[in-house]
Amino acid sequence: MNKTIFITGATSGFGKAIAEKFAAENWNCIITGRRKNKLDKLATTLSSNHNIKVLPLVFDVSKKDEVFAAIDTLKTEWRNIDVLVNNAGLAAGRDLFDKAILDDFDAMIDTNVKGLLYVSKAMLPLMIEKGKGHFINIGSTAGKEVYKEGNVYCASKFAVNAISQAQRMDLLQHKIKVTCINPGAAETEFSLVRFKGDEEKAKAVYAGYKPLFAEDIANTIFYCANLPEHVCINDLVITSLAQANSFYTYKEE
Ligand code: NDP
Ligand code: 8X3
Repeated sequence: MNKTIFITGATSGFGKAIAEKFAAENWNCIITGRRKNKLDKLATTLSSNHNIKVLPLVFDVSKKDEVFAAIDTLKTEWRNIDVLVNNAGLAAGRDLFDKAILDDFDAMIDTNVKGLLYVSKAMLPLMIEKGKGHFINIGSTAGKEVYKEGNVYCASKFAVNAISQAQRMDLLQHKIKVTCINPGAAETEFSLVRFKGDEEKAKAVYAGYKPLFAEDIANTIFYCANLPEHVCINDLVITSLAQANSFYTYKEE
């Protein structure tokens, strides 16, 4: 029987690449995000290219009611979920703390922290009933070292790391694995969102070196999700060759 993965934030970047990778490996996919047109397009592509089932679900992870409504009302055939990838997230702005905007703080905390908590809590009864499961949470190198002007984005990813450690301990009894994947800079829509559509600023983030690509993260997650039942990767930091950590990236002039 095909396994099933539930991915938040599958309309672009990591989430889309994760859906493409798992679909190609015959996993059924529940793909979620706010942009319905992109989700529907991906669902059509995946189900026509692979012999799998795809369920697109449109909801905002930061809206508690939407999250629980979407997951609580899943039909029986979609309730047997093997892996949840808590991927939906964003950075909003990159500013000194005194210049940064409160609305940006709210967006990051509401999406990256509260959204992850809501989706995890909504998913838990399904995995507890099944007697096993796997949460894969997307942290960041920003959750390992705070960098200048990263303030609340970094804080939100430190929270993802802390929540992942807590979930790992507290869910041991339910045989639910918890893995926190912490990528360094990867070229997706991330910087375009962070710089609010400023393409030049977004492009500059990846100039002078080869960053990670979404497929690198998808392949890593596929590896983590397919280990023997008794093996769990708890925490993983992954960067491009050019990047050592949050601070040090070797860029060619
Ligand atoms: P993208 O901007 O390409 O993708 C972000 C995804 O999250 C989109 O599918 C978006 O969908 C979804 N999303 C954002 N806000 C919400 C929301 N409120 N509700 C539901 N879905 C939402 O960025 P990445 O793929 O790069 O980012 C994915 C994750 O990886 C994020 O958590 C990010 O912090 C993390 N990360 C990224 C790194 C990078 O350098 N790219 C490095 C380390 C971590 P939609 O807009 O349709 O809702
Ligand atoms: C995204 C990577 O370096 O912008 O989490 O924080 S970085």
